[in-house]
Amino acid sequence: ETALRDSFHQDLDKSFTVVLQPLHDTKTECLIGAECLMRWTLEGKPISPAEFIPIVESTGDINKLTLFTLSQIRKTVEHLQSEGMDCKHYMFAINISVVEILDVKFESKLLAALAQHNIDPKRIKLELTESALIDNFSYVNEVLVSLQSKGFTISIDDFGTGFSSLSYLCKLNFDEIKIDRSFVTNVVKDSKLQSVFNSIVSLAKNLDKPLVAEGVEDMEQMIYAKAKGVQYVQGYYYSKPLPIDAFVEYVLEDK
Ligand code: G
Ligand code: G
Ligand code: NA
Repeated sequence: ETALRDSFHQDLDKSFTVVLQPLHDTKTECLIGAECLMRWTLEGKPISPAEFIPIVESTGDINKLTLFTLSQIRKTVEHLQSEGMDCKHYMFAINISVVEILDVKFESKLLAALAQHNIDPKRIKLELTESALIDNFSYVNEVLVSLQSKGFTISIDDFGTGFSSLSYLCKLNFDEIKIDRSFVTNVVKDSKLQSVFNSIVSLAKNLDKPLVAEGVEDMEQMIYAKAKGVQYVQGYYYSKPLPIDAFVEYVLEDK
């Protein structure tokens, strides 16, 4: 872990990359954007986010990855535009750690980076994991309200895995629920998964929030999600997360 920590500081620009996983609308099947995921290769070996994100959080450097991700969104948009693609309506989802939100300068840093890269906050979804939202609830919620007022979409990630009380959902300011892939992959063949999936669907409907399903691996799962009224999907059925150039190719083919 210490070795990883030391390498992180030498490495940020050189060996971190952002990959983009396409997000599709279930009604039209059109591409609507992508989730941005960080990748780190150290001495030729990939290190999983599950391993490095906690380390980067603990060193106080997680915001650097977020700002780096925004620079890569700009790069993607410029690349798409240079290919003549109109991508003004695309949404880019980025993963935010609650550790970052607790920094009082979080919002101003985020807005400054977006201005620098000429990105409208209306095109950014901020994904926050459910479990992490419970601690520091009042403060985090205040920040979320402010971010929403600037145009950001707030998405609750890994929904259903946090064992959290449902009462916080009534108080939390968010825009969208992202159902965890553990309830999505295999849903078609497993009646227990269907029960959980359907409960989340009706919860989202009653709260009047759109749903995103991740981990959609085949057409049956996509059709299931669509039939249940899930608005957006991502997963291997459409594409794995792609490096920027490959994502641009994907967009060109999707057109
Ligand atoms: O690709 P997968 O293993 O790529 O990613 C697993 C998880 O790692 C994501 O769902 C997300 O929670 C986390 N993750 C990936 N990239 C980032 C990032 O840039 N910032 C934060 N905070 N988390 C990330
Ligand atoms: O934390 P989050 O759930 O956002 O991270 C997404 C993770 O899930 C990434 O590691 C990504 O590579 C992986 N992933 C994306 N699509 C699929 C899929 O269809 N099936 C499975 N098993 N994993 C996926
Ligand atoms: Na995510």
